[in-house]
Amino acid sequence: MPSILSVVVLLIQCWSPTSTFMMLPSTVWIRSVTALVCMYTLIQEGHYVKAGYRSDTHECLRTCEWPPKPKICRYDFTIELFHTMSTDCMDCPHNQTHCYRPQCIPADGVPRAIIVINKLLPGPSIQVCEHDTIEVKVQNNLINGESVAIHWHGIHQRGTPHMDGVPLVTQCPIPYRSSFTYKFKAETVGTHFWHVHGAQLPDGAFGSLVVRQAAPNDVHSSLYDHDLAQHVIFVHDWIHEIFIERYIRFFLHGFDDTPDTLMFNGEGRHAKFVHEVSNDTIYTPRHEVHVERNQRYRFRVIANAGLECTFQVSVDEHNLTVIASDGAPFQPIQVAALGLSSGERFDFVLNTRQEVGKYWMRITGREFCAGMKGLALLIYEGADGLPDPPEEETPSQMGVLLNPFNMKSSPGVVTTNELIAIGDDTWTGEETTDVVYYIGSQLGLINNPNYNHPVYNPTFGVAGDKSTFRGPLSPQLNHVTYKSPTKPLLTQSREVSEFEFCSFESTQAAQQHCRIHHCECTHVLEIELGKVVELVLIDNGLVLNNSHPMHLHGYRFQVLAMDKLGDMTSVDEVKGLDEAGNITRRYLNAPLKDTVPVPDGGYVVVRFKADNPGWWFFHCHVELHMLAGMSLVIHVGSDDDLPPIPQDLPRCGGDWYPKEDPMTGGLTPTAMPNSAAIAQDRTGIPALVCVFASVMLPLFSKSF
Ligand SMILES: *[C@@H]1O[C@H](CO)[C@@H](O)[C@H](O)[C@H]1NC(C)=O
Ligand SMILES: *[C@@H]1O[C@H](CO)[C@@H](O)[C@H](O)[C@H]1NC(C)=O
Ligand SMILES: *[C@@H]1O[C@H](CO)[C@@H](O)[C@H](O)[C@H]1NC(C)=O
Ligand SMILES: *[C@@H]1O[C@H](CO)[C@@H](O)[C@H](O)[C@H]1NC(C)=O
Ligand SMILES: *[C@@H]1O[C@H](CO)[C@@H](O)[C@H](O)[C@H]1NC(C)=O
Ligand SMILES: [Cu+2]
Repeated sequence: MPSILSVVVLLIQCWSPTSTFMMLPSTVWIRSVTALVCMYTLIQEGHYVKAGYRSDTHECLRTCEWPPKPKICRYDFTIELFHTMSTDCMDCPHNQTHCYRPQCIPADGVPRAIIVINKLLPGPSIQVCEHDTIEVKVQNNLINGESVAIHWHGIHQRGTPHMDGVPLVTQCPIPYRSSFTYKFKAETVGTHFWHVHGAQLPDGAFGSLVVRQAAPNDVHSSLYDHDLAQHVIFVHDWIHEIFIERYIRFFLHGFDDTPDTLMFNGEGRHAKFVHEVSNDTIYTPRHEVHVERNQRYRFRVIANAGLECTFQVSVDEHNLTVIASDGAPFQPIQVAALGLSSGERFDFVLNTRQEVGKYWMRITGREFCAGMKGLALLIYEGADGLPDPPEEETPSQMGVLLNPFNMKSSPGVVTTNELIAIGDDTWTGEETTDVVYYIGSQLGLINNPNYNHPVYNPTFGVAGDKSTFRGPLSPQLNHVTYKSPTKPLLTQSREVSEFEFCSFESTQAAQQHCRIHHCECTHVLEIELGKVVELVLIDNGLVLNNSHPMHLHGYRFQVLAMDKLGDMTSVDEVKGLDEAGNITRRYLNAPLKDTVPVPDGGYVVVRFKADNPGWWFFHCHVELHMLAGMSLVIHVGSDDDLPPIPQDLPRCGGDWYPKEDPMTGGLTPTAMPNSAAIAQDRTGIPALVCVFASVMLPLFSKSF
């Protein structure tokens, strides 16, 4: 709702002679009425100044009670183009207070265009209690005309699969100047986040989403004294250009995959400024975290990466007691450092029992970010005046590392499958698995014709001579590039040509072909409602040392087994191991996750009960890989199994073709462009189409 201040601002705006409403009328009473109409219109469109830029003041951020007193929590999100170090920043960083001015986003000090929500980086934080209803009106004001959809990462959307926010899977993306209001129950407890599902995510269109529980329901409530809004922390990578520019350059102008800065909650240091008086080098502000001595704080850390970056988080001279991941609690484990891949969340308790002082919170870059670091300051109350500690890491920081990057488990290294789940959602291990699928992820040495023309720009040399490799790879699942359908699957799947789809079975059959030729289709894995499904995820690690954090929408899965086998492996090798009984699954109290990094040259076995009907995206959470096609859709149940979906959801897409010639009034030739032929030609996989047809057509003939 608009505040009094914003009403005044609107009044001034609407009364002003420059307002389009004021161009015509002249008498005072007409002007008054027009001003009211103008204000009403602007309020309806969400143009008012939002009350409280930081969401820490939202009425839904409260101590959660038992029995619950659910609220409807409303948020207005406006997505738009903006800029770091804009004129709003005035004299930042020379006058540090200016860096905190409203709408000033210093980021790492380097000016760049960004795409943000409500002119905040990260965007507004949604922090609610279990059983609340979240209602977010998303207004798309992206002047460049891009469409968007927002995904609520970690929220299972049981009963509301149309609120999952995946463009052309669960909804039509929101066009420029339109809005879409997401509304769903906050039933998935824990640390989550929201983000645009698409290329605008790494440009700043993300924020945290925390669903807290009443203390009696939280198995870990006795372990901490505080669970504060300001201790929800994003760790993320940052580049100095709009992400899509880097993306397309990656494919067409060589391999440029290192971010510029690692940041805590949108704050980092990169650009150097010289102080006019002291001549010192100065920077934009670091992220600061305030605590009191001898208290136990629950921190909630969320990781996101646009590029192939993994993070290790630690706090100097403090151990972390890690208690939950992706919203699911496990037996507390004390560690010195914690690994996070894009899309993963971990909660830990920090016991502030050191001397009053300042300590570094560190992000240590791994994988393609090796050698990079990001720092935030942990400041004990009473330490404000103290100098910053030296930035070099003290060698004493030894201890356990949880969730390592591409490593086997060992005495100092605990992999996530070794965690012991506790809490209500923990499986007792009694249910048997109904079906197992092997899914290999690879950065295939395959020329993607969408970017590199096979003749004009044969990235891999003519005649497939891989030795001339000089460019990018094709991120794929089971040798197939995911291609977005033309219409959203959840609501309009019957209108999508069957030639666009390929089934999991057909891609298996076409594997030999697809290892050599680029295969691309809307890859759908069909699963019957209620089946217990195991996915054996393999990262063959053929080319680069690059783990893939695989994220499943709509579910949390058990992590049953995980190992790194070597520098590389293959689906066949892992299948062989499995058939020989050499993959040991731990079913009892297996940890629950919704995002898991698959070690490079290794595997992860996950399991879930397919009891949430819908079309659920399953993909690598490295933005670069997802956009390029390292994804598929897991379709659970049939249309009949779906919960009621509003009939008036926006419809979109397809290939429109004029049936009548407006010039002559006559009919144009009846033959439409043969989309099947095009699909076949583009993908170059007749085999795939044929196999697919035999598998999928019977299925579709039922529905047509
Ligand atoms: C910084 O800006 C604030 C607000 O504009 C002003 O009050 C203050 O004097 C400035 N500080 C310096 C050192 O210029
Ligand atoms: C500041 O640094 C510049 C270049 O390093 C030097 O020329 C100048 O004299 C310095 N000014 C002061 C006040 O130290
Ligand atoms: C952290 O834990 C390790 C091993 O459990 C222990 O040796 C170390 O002293 C602890 N460090 C702190 C600062 O508590
Ligand atoms: C991958 O890591 C292994 C060590 O685990 C190393 O020997 C190999 O050179 C690395 N490969 C690449 C492409 O970086
Ligand atoms: C499975 O493990 C056994 C015992 O360690 C070993 O002899 C066998 O070669 C393994 N099989 C495969 C396929 O790796
Ligand atoms: Cu990936």
